[in-house]
Amino acid sequence: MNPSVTMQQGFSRARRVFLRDVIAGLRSTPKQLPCKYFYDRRGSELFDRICLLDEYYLTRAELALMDQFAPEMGAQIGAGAMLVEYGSGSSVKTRYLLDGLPDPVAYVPVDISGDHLQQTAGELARDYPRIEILPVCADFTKDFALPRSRQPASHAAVYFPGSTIGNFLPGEAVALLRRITRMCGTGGGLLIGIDLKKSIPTIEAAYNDRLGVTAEFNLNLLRHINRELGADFDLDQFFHQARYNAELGRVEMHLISRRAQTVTLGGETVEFEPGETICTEHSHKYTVDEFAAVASAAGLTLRREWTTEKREFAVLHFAVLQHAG
Ligand code: AVI
Repeated sequence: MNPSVTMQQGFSRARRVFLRDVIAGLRSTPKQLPCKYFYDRRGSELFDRICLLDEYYLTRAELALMDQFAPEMGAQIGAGAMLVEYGSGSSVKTRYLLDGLPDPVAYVPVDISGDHLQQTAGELARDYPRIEILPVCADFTKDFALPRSRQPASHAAVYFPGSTIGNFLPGEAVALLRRITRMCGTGGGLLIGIDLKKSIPTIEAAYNDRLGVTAEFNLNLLRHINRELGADFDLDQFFHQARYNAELGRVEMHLISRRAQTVTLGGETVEFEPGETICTEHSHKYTVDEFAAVASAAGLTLRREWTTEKREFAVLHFAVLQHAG
């Protein structure tokens, strides 16, 4: 019997999709893997460590903006909102916003990781008894329905921190922002964190830290594939590389094969040449004007911006002006 058939029969639907995505990525030229698969348990822990690194300025800069300007951001979003957070994780930045929002009706954390979501939702319900907490376990890149709150909301506002939008290609970013526009409707809004263009050494250092945590995070993707899909990547035979592509305004993260090698997964074999790369992530950097143009293509109008003094990072508020339906 074909071993890939036996293997796939024993797989859950999520694993079959994972296997299909990995095989398609490794069959394409150049080879690539979707960055959403970084986040198994270890990958999420490594990402939390990245956020604390000296070189990774993004998290510190965004937290400083939230700490200083959350009341202004809250006033800009307006009273009576249903706040919907995309990729909520531990909702650390959200607490600043919930403290600054005038009379929010409900908070809807949206995350693909159900366990994490329930735990965070429980903690928030305890700490914010006056706000209805309505967790939604979903992939925010696909359509999902907003829950109904006990008290009707005057409008919906999406909070999308972390510069995660930078991990989408510009066309994908427009598509995702269009979903947000459609979901919020006229009168709705978006508060989003954006990593700004800056000196190349500063950007490259953030993705090539001295302690090697980002390298470990990148290589852990292969470990995740080995464990979940029964692949046989030899982690010692690949190394991490992150470079800024100035033309496309993005960091490109790669895993590079140290030698000619063959990897097996799902009953298929994939050949690597010495020095051949797998692109594992794009992290786009924008100017405020560039991002405003991307958002405008999705029906969003820039209303306010908050930027760190050194112009490292921005939090932007957009309004859905007129949504055609
Ligand atoms: C989640 N995302 C915004 C991070 C970034 O900076 O693009 C992921 C990351 N990759 C390497 N370091 C951090």
